[in-house]
Amino acid sequence: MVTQFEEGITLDRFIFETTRDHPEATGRFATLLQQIALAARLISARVNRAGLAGMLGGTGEVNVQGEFVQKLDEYSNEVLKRALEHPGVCCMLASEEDEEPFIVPDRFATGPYAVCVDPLDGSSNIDVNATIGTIFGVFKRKSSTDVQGQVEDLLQPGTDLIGAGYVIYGSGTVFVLSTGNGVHGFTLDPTVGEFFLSHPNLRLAPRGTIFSVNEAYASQWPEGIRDYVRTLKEPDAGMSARYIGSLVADFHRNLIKGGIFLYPGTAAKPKGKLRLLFEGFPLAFLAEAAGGAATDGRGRLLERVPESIHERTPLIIGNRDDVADATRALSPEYVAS
Ligand code: P6P
Repeated sequence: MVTQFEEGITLDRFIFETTRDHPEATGRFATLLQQIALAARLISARVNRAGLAGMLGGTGEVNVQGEFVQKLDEYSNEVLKRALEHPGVCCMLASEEDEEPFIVPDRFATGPYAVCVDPLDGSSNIDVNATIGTIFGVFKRKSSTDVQGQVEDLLQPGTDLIGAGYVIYGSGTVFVLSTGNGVHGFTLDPTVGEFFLSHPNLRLAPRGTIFSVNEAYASQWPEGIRDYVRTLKEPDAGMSARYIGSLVADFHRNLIKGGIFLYPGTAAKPKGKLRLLFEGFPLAFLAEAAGGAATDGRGRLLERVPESIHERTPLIIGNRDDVADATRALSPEYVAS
């Protein structure tokens, strides 16, 4: 009987084989991705036992976003810091959970990469057992490796990302990754603690048949978005509405099945709710690597340069032609890249 190892390509083997030919491959990018995968396995194990391990509910604290911190948020955040600070591959980690970036201590500060992360996106769904996930992006640092990481290492245009991905904790745990050459999914086999390639070369067709948006805010949307969503609900539009309320889960479904996700700004919150660095950039990198697109309602999201690490952004992301239609509803001059 052929073992799964012989049949399956492990995440470690995939990372090694796809990074070894990288021009400046030193193995450190591979190590960084493997450390994120280690953190993912630890978070997955804890998420799957949350109800039993007393890990449900909040810590009683409020984070920089003004959101109640869930125990699993705090755990996930700590696991990622510990996994990334030791191997000398990461100089700093900006987290949605922390006001200031975590600067790796001196002894490991030479790491050539800076990481932005939403440790546990959708955490408001934890107590109802809905799908949640970890979202991350990787930049090459701009500051000298002779000094500690600087915030400038993170305030880079999204087009400077060298890799991005997410880990979704649902009926299974799936690690979705792109280093710019396609998007690939790996499913965790918890019996051996290994991720195996399960979704090679995920692609987004020009158009999809699902739209994801919280219509409770429709009265606050710009007119253009209201008109656009109305067209999606016409009898001959052939669309279905799906909204989980966990970005990573809505994005993953749309990536697999085809679909567009919208979180527009409103008059009260023109920049919307989602974070540019921790959610928008990584998912936009993946969407484009799969043949899709992502905008902020005006232009290509990855061309934005964050002014602060907690900057928010409207988000329209998914199949390229659907994203173009939705964006032109707000900005008629938009041209898909
Ligand atoms: P709303 C979860 O809190 C989150 O940040 C995203 O994961 C999700 O897409 C969004 O907020 C849901 O926001 O306003 O629809 O509840």
